[in-house]
Amino acid sequence: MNNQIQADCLTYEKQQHFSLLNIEHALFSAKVSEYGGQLLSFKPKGKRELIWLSDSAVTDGTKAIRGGAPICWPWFGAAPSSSPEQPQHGFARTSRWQLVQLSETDTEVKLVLKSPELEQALCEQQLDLVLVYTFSDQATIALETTNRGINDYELSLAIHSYFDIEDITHTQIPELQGIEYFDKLSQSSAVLKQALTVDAPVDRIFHYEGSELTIKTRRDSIALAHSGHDSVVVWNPWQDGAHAMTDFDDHGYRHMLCVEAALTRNHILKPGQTKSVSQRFYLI
Ligand code: TA6
Repeated sequence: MNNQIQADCLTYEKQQHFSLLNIEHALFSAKVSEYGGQLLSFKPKGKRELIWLSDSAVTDGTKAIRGGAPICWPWFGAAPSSSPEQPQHGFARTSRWQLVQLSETDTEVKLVLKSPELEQALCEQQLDLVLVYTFSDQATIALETTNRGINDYELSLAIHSYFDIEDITHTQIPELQGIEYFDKLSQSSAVLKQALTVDAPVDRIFHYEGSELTIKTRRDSIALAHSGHDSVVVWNPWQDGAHAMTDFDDHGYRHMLCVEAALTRNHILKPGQTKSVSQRFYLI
């Protein structure tokens, strides 16, 4: 029995309980995990890897994969106060996903993933999520959330991408200068006075609704284009934080920066509505 989608560009790399979807195309190679439905690797042809994945990430389906681009949904951060026992960042990143559609042309590959397991877990709320990946020499991750229930739902989410940045001490995001943020570490708000740089733990929610961002590294830049978001989250646990996590290699914090397209500001999804949030990125 095999009802898996087949395509020239696609191979299934079998793990114990799920597969990794490997996509090879003239313009890029990419890897998406059925567990979490998350991107683990994206490499435009002839260029470098853009995505950071922890060397000690757990990839056997027993916990969220550390690195790649986990999907935090249908809440970002701590669970809602009505169900505090639920996991941080929701269930999407620990659910099993299925590839339900793939289209391939000379210029791009599009994947659509759904998760019956996730829909089942959220049957009371009647919320559903479709994940759409579009790859060319750029990668786009799009989340489409629909409220199929009869009640409003307060949605929060994040495309929690871990970018490979070579050296955190030579990394900047100029567009965040002048933007107000909430600092989760000090539990206070402030306005960033200069381009964002990182030389200590950072965990900030920027109230940035602009589309464009640039992660400037020592050797190149990663351009980001967000849509549908109301915030940008920037996270790096730094040395002690990384050390405290068993699935975060000790020196990994030097080579990654999470820059996330997020909804964090009480977004109400009304019955029948669909909300799309996306993050596109490419090397310049
Ligand atoms: O997006 C930043 C954040 O919410 C941080 O507060 C931080 O702890 C991180 O995500 C990682 O969360 P996780 O549940 O994957 O350990």
